[in-house]
Amino acid sequence: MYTQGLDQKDKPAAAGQGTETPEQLEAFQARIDAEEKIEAKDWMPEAYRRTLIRQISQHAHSEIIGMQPEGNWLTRAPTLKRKAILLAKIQDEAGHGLYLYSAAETLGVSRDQMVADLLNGKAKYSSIFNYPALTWADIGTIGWLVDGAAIMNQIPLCRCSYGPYSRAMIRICKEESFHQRQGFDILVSLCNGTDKQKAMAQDALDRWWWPSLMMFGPSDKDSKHSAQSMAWKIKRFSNDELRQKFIDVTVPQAEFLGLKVPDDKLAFDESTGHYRHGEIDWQEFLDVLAGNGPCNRQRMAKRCKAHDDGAWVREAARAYATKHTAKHAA
Ligand code: FAQ
Repeated sequence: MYTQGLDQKDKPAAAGQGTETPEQLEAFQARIDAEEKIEAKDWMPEAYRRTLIRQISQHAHSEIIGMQPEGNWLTRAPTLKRKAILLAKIQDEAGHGLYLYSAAETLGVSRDQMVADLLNGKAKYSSIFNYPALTWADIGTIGWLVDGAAIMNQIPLCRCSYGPYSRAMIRICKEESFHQRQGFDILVSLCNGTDKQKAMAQDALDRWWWPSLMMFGPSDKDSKHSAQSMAWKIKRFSNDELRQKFIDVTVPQAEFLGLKVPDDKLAFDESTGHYRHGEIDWQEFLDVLAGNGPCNRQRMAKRCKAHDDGAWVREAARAYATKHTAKHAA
């Protein structure tokens, strides 16, 4: 049975786990504190390198697995225009996966290894992609909420201390912004349409709201990596801070659409300028991470099959590269 990341033995990264001297660690932290970018060939603590490989590869896997819920709707998009837009969006996600694998490779891990870790269940991908896209309104809602949450989390990553990751994020964020708008545009059409279309949009919001909030990760008190990742300026905001920003931005958008956010405790707090919200079902989050979400098995089975089906392409590319190298060496 596939279980997401359950056999991952990695402990939270902490500075000084490697063979580094205190002087090296201090000098490294001073560079971080001075907002210098760390580049691939620079010295870095082993735990910093491992943290980045974990986060960037999981991010890449999310982009790749994230193509599935939307890909499922390509043949059923309601118009040619919507189909062309959706196709472009899904292709962008593949591109994001590839930039991110390349960024992680600069840290000394091979793409083959990262892919193997995904396929054997050792590496995680975002919990959100284990939920089904049941109607066309889900496609709008994925763009609006899932890409919206992704942008909220990823804009600060453009300022991540690791140069190759931060630079990859700049283009990714520009594309995510188009994705968010295309999703919102679908919902504007549905919410201005028939009662049935509006009900479909409400149903999609009801199902995607809470899983979207879970995308930001466990609450700060349970986030084992946040403190160190923030000290290293890999993360610039905590999980709860980003979740709150997302709620504050998204609730007025739901009001604009005339939809109700499925949280009876949601209320604007004048004194803080933020929305208060109800309790997130963390048990559901843990269940999805343990491989027991609605679509975990389906997503992994499809990814494994796609990988197997693509074996001949990789073999052909390798054979061509060998021939090409031999020809130029002669
Ligand atoms: N799902 O200590 P923390 C997208 C894990 S891209 C699954 O707080 P951290 C674009 C976490 O890995 C979406 N696992 O961890 C798109 C760790 O496990 P580990 C992906 C999760 O790293 C749209 C453990 O829980 N974005 O959507 C999740 O400091 C539409 C403890 O958590 C990124 O990956 C989760 N939601 O903070 C594509 C952004 N949350 O490794 C297609 C980059 C936490 O110890 C269609 N990543 N975990 O076994 C990050 O910013 C961070 O890694 C966080 C987690 C914020 C996700």
